[in-house]
Amino acid sequence: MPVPRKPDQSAPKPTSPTGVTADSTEPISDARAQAGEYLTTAQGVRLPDTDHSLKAGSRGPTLLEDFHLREKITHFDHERIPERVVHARGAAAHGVFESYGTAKSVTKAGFLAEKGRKTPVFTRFSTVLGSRGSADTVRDTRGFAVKFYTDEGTFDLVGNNIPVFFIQDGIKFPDVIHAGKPHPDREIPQAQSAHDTFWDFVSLHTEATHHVLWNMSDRGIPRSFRTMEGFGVHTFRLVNAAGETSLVKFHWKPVAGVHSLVWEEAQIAAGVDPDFHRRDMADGIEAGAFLEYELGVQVMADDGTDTFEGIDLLDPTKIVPEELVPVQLIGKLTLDRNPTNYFAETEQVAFHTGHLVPGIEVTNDPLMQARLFSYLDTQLTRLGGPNFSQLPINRPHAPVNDLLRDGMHQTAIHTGSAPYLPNSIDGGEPLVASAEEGGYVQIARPIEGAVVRANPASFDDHFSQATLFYRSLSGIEQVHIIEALTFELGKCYEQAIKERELQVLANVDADLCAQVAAGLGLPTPEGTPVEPAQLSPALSQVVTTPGPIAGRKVGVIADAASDLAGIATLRKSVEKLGATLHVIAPVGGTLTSGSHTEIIERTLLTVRSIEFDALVVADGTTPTGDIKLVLLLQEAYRHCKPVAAWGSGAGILQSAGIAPDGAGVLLADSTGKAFTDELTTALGLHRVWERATLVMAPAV
Ligand code: HDE
Repeated sequence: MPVPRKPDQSAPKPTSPTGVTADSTEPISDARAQAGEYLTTAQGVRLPDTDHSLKAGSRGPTLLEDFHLREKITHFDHERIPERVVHARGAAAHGVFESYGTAKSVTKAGFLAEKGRKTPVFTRFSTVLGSRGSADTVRDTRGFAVKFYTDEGTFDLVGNNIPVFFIQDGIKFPDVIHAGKPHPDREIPQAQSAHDTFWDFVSLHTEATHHVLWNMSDRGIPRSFRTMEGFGVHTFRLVNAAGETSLVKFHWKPVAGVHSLVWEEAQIAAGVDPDFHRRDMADGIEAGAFLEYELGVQVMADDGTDTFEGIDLLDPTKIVPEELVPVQLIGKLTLDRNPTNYFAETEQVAFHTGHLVPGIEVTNDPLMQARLFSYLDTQLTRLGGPNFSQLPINRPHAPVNDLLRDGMHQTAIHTGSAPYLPNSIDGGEPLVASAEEGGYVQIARPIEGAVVRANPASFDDHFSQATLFYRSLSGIEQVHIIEALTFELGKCYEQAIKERELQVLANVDADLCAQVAAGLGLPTPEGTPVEPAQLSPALSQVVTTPGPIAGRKVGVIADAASDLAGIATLRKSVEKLGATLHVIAPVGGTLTSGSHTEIIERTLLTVRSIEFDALVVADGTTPTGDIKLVLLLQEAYRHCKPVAAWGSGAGILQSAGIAPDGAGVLLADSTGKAFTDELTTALGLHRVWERATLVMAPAV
């Protein structure tokens, strides 16, 4: 008979008759998933054949006793998990965040406060409305969610590329999402806001107006993840080592600048390359052109009013203009490693606004408060139970010693007999930590007031910042908004919805409203827009000085007769700056001349202009009447991209109808320094907007 054990005594490790001690409580490594050189079942039984099911005779029937067939098919049947109800379409990368130490005065969070501290991160970008298989370049808000695996626990900054939100109170989230998702009867349209239910809702729910204007602007169709800003949206409360608090808004500033697609390009890309953004990120990282962003904060006094110069900081439909409170840079994020397995990492990652570390706290923003509930709750369905933090991508890098036990998919093998506190059996452990010992002790913030279902009166202003946004943009950006609104409302069937949205626009800007009304063929209603006291030029993304070109793509049109030495020189110049060069020729294979060889990456059949930020025609290239080449060049020209040629390549541009003296048409005799400098400058300016009025839209 075994001797009874006291509850705090661990069981002795059993010893086999051969004297080998069992080691079954050793941590289990993930390597077990792919160990050994033989194919096995999930139980580790080696398999002789995975191509034929077990049959009674070679012509069947198939036998139920084939455990390999049943395991293989059953597992396959359950390979999919529910996609995210929003932000289903996403792509992610690993990286590192390095603190500048400049946030020390406002937060005690070590990963922000300590200069030079490096923290591993995982960042997932996403669209909101589309299903997991939808296109990347649709008009939508983009998610920008960053998981910081800090020494003090995991902090998630679950933000967007737009600084405001459609709703002020989280209770409206199901409404706005139901309105934006495909119609419930036919499940169309996919990943679009250009339909009746979306415009029905936002025209009635006018607090959405500011966010709608951002979505209709170029921000709704980013060029790439590397050229998007990110925003925490809500106001957060930071606490420093002395216990002093401040209110802050988080900003991600892309080192590559803020740039967008043009709408026609986005639509073509959705068909030609639905993976446009995820491909761009993965290719860029592989080529060493890492994605870089600086983290910044706008710091406002926590004086008990939760407002700044009349702006309600708890209202997530409002920004604090950077001209009023500058963004102070506090660290840098570099995304430098692609995930190894999409499902294990990008799909299974679980972000949560309640993943906070000491020094970062929430505010009473009613949208933020609802999110604190939602993100934990949604993982229970999506990841099948409460143990999702044990999945490799979600495991904190700080030591974990919780008293959470059991549940679906429990993979930890907990020891000890006292998963409760207080206990004496496990020596009173684990210990609870005071603030000095790194415990998350919320700052005591006063809360008062009657229990009501109501918004403060300061939430009633739905239009003034939409006007501020619109008026602060450049002419071409305003044209893009007019076109986007005319397009989206033009796709609605209900006349009353269009008319109601025009009334909303009348309260934003009279000219904007008039132009959209004209495009729809409807009368222009009167409104009462509020004149902004001061514009915010920081809201415009048009640049006048060239920015970095890392990650940009240059297409060179060539064939066997082209100047390959010239291509090699051009390649060297753009690669030095982190951009890449890709050869396009009439047919596939390689081009060789003397010591130069070029691999043809695209043919006229497989290429489309949207893949490139600039097109160049090589000297010596044989003129062809191929309509696909004409389309390629004209499309790039229409999308206001630099188009260039050296030597006889100029003739090919001209025969495609591109005038040699047009803006952003770069011609030279060779790919010497002058030419490559001109080309990289044009790339750094992103688009040749001077051309826009000619090729895209009427001037405002
Ligand atoms: Fe989310 N949101 N959200 N959201 N959100 C989700 O969580 C939700 C909101 C954002 O890459 C879901 O794990 C509610 C604002 C991003 O995995 C879900 C409300 C902002 C991501 C959810 C909001 C966001 C999500 C779906 C109103 C910008 C993708 C799957 C109270 C600041 C994270 C999941 C990723 C994902 C709920 C509002 C950004 C259902 C209820 C505001 C970037 O929990």
